[in-house]
Parts: sequence; structure tokens; C-alpha cells
Amino acid sequence: MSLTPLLNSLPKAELHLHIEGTLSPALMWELADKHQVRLPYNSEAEIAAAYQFDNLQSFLDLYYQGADVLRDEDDFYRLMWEYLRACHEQNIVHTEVMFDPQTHTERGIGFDIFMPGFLRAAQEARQEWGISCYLICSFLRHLSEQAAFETLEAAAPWYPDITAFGLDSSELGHPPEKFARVFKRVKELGFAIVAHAGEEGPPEYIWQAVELLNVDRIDHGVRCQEDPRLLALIRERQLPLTVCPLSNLKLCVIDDLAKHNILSLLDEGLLVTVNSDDPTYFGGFLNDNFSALEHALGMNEQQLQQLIVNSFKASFLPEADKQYWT
Ligand code: ES4
Ligand code: ZN
Repeated sequence: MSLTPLLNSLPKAELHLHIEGTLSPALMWELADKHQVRLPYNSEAEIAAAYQFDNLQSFLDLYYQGADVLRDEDDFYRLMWEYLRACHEQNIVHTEVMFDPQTHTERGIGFDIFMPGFLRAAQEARQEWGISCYLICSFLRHLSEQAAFETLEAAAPWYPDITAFGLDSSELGHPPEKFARVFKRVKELGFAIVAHAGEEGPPEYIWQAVELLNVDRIDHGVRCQEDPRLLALIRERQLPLTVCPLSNLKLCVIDDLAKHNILSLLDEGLLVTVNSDDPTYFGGFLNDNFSALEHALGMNEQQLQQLIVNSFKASFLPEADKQYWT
């Protein structure tokens, strides 16, 4: 029997989502017209057709190019509002959303433009639908340590609106150790910490995220199974992994969803969650990721329920809220 009715009926949390990765071809097209930005496409359909990737970098190139249509406060509001509406439609009641300030500040668009847009949408979604939305400010790892420190400084007026700091973008050649001093400061400031590690990078990068950055969660982390000692540590500490199946498929981390190790990690007792990463680029929102696991891996009802319980357990919600939802 299909798990879709159960999937739709259960309240869920999403913990690994890049807001810039929710820009739909339709909104990109509309905003390009609004701001007279030249796109290398002749139609919305051409935008969608261009989303074929060989690896992480080939995706990031289009993702940063797409973000160039985001210019004013209302654009960032629209972006967040459309994502939160999609959450409502999927019964996502809590989401922890990453944003990449440097993608915007490098174009002269500051925190005073995008933060009010994000926060206005989040506040409206809370009032309309009771959705809670936390923000995770992510540093681009292909840029320098100095640039990350400057971003941390520029975010200071918005610290009350930020739950955690993260690390994303091109993984290979940019190991976590490059940002050890930045995250030491982040920790001193009292924020939670997440980092992409072990998506394309080796287990050594996951070790560094755990031991040098003191992460509270690992984004992706699917390559931890290559190192039994690392796997044992992650299990012992119950360090959550925010796994993104359709992302891994689209970016050729795996060549067939049937080979994904998410259920094997779950069976080994790891605190694994399912997430959509960049849903408009990877061909599916959160519920599409769950459905793909049902069809490609034969995920059963008990596994689905465990993955959803884990989404709250691994969140940064206060304990009382976690208990309410699980
Ligand atoms: C990302 Cl899938 C992925 N990996 C690393 N950085 C990213 N930024 C947006 N999506
Ligand atoms: Zn990601």
C-alpha cells in the first residue's frame, strides 16, 4: 500500500534547505523581467531544461547565476513566502532555512535588504499557518576565512533572528579546517553550528567538521560509512545527518537512488533525516524525497515514521516543542 496518505498526514520538519535553491524557473523569469537582468535562457522551460548536473560545482555555477535576479526586499520576501507556502502544502510545520549572505553582499545587496524580506515572510507564515521558521546563516567555503569573519560581523544586528551558522558551497579543496577559527567565534557567540561535510568530500572532512568546528549537525555526511570509527562516533553522539536523496542523485554523488545508503544508516542507529536541499533545482520538494525513498528503496511505514520523528529530534526547537511533535 502506498505511504503517500500517511506521508501527507504527518507533521514534519525540514532541516537542510537553501532558500536560494527554492527559486522556481517561473519566479526567476518574472524577476529577470522586473529588474531587466539578462538570462542565458529564452523561456521558463529552457531554465528547467538546463538543470542537468555532473557534480556539485556544475550545479553551483547555475545556482549562483540564478540568484542574481534577487535584488530588492520584496524579491526575498517572495522567495521565502513561496517556499513556506510549499511547506504548508506538504504539512511541514517547522523548517530551518539556510541562506547564503555572501551570494548577495558580493553583489552589493546587504543584510538590510534580504533579512527584512525573509523575516516578513516567516512572520506571515507563522500567523497564517502556524509554521515556525529558523534561519541558518551559511558561509561560502570557496571564499576566504577573512570573508567569513566579515560576514559574521555584518550579521551582528540580526543575531536575534539567527539560530545557527553553517558552511556550504564547493566542498573539495575547502576542508572545514579552513574555518576552524570562524566557528570558534560562532560558538563563543552562543550559536548552533552545522556544516556540509562528506557530500563529495572524504570522511576526513566529516572528522574535521566534528572535531574542529564542533558541529551540532552534519549536512549530508553520507560518506561517513566509509570509516567505521567515524560511523561509531556519529552514532554514539547521536549527531544528526541531514540527508538529501534527490540532491545526491542529481549531483551524481550516487548514480542510482536504489544504491542510496540512507536506510542502511538509519538501520545502523544513526539520527538520519530526509531533506530537499535545493528543491527547484533537484526536481523535488521534501515529500517527493520521501516518495522517492519509498519507490527506489522500499522504505516501509516504520522507517518513514522514524525519519519524521528524527526531523524534530534533530531540530534546534526547544525540548518542549520537540516533545509536542514526537
Ligand atoms: C548546496 Cl547541495 C549543496 N552543497 C553545497 N553547497 C550548497 N549550496 C546550495 N546547495
Ligand atoms: Zn545543502
